[in-house]
Amino acid sequence: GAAFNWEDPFLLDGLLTDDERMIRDSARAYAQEQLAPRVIGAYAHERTDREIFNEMGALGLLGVTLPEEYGCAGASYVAYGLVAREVERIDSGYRSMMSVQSSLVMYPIYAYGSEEQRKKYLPKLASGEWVGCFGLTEPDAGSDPGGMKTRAEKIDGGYRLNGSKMWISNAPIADVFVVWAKSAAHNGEIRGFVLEKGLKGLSAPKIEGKLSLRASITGEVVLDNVEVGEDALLPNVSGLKGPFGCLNRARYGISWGAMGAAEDCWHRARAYTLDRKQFGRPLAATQLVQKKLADMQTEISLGLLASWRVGKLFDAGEMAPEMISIVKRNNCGKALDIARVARDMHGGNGIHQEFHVMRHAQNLETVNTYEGTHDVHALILGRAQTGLQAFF
Ligand code: TGC
Ligand code: FAD
Repeated sequence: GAAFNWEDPFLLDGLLTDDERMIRDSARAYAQEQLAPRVIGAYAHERTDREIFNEMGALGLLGVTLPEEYGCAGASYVAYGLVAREVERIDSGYRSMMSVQSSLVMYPIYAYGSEEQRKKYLPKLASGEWVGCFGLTEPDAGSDPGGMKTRAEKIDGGYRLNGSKMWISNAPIADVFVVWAKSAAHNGEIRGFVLEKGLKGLSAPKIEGKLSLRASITGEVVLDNVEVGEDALLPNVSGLKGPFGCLNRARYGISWGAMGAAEDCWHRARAYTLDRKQFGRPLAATQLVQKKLADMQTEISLGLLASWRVGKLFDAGEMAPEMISIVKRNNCGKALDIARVARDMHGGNGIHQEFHVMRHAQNLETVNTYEGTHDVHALILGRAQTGLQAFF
């Protein structure tokens, strides 16, 4: 038999292709060398380092699954998940910056955009020269995005948009805004629009006072009679399946990312309890601590394998959105539990920034909520197995 590898119990590493390992290693080196040293300060001072987009772009980590002709890496969905895991090992906010750009901005322009829109936006988003944001949620429409109030009306040569979006990652520093609105000219259907910074009536004030995800800037998006040309419309999708097609990809990436944050908490809890002595022996020599470490190892290794499997099905074109609800919901919920337990295992030190676990726990509160809350994914899965709608 083979030797047991406590860090990789089911030998996930052996399931990856050479390309996937290479991308994973380059994301890991970047995250450990460039992101880890600045995360404590960024979080404490609620500072979003704009140049992170350029750095990730230079390494090919933005829009990693999209084709090379648009300046992207043309890599697999497994590779995308591995990048999310390495970046979120440092901080969920950094992964958020990456996943919004990749899955929520670049993907819809690629999948629903015209060739002109692809050529205009994708290379600059891939390099990090431009930052993008995705506006679906509104003050009165979160879990129920179909209840949005934002409207597009037809004007000569284009559209006029009115409404407001809430909780939009990257918005205050965004150059490109993918915004979803109900369009009167399309029977009131939800349509996507690509807006650019500087348009008259478009503003993106920062949301102050977040106690979670502080290294990633969040804003509102206010649309006050914003007029755009016909070329701002994403021509190739209509209805909620437009934004959901993007969310499928982001949620899948988050399922890997949350496991990265959980692994960091697990490894830190293990190292800390091996080192810390009370009652004359290491805390790791106690049964209660070993049980907690075994639970962390089990949930993380199962969660990663499930995400890997969904990634393979994604790559094969056989993904069903309910699969993503299972891994998004379970991995985020489990990661949050693990971070809270790791915080506890660090005792008083656990509340200090130098030990990182409390920051992960605070971040994972957001990760468990955005992209479909833990309970909303339960309702999606309940509906899929009973045929009964329980949202209302
Ligand atoms: P429902 O009737 O279920 O569906 C309406 C239409 O959409 C289609 N559809 C999907 N298509 C592709 N993929 C999916 N996952 C899809 N889910 C639904 C569906 O087939 C239907 O199409 P059609 O052609 O028949 O019209 O819609 P509903 O209104 O009942 O939806 C309910 C619910 C709860 C499933 C849904 O609204 C939901 O998932 N709510 C959660 C909202 C959410 O996730 N918001 C995320 C905002 S973005 C964000 O948080 C970014 S944070 C990122 C970061 O910083 O990292
Ligand atoms: P609500 O929908 O009001 O939910 C409140 C509670 O009610 C939750 O516990 C929920 O599970 C529960 N609930 C809701 N409906 C039901 C039901 N039918 N049955 C039982 N329980 C229910 N959005 C974007 O569009 N773009 C972004 O870039 C983005 N970034 C974000 C960044 C951050 C930091 C945060 C916090 C949020 C972000 N969001 C973004 C918004 C996010 O997707 C929403 O917060 C999320 O979808 C939940 O919506 P809500 O906050 O309106 O909560």
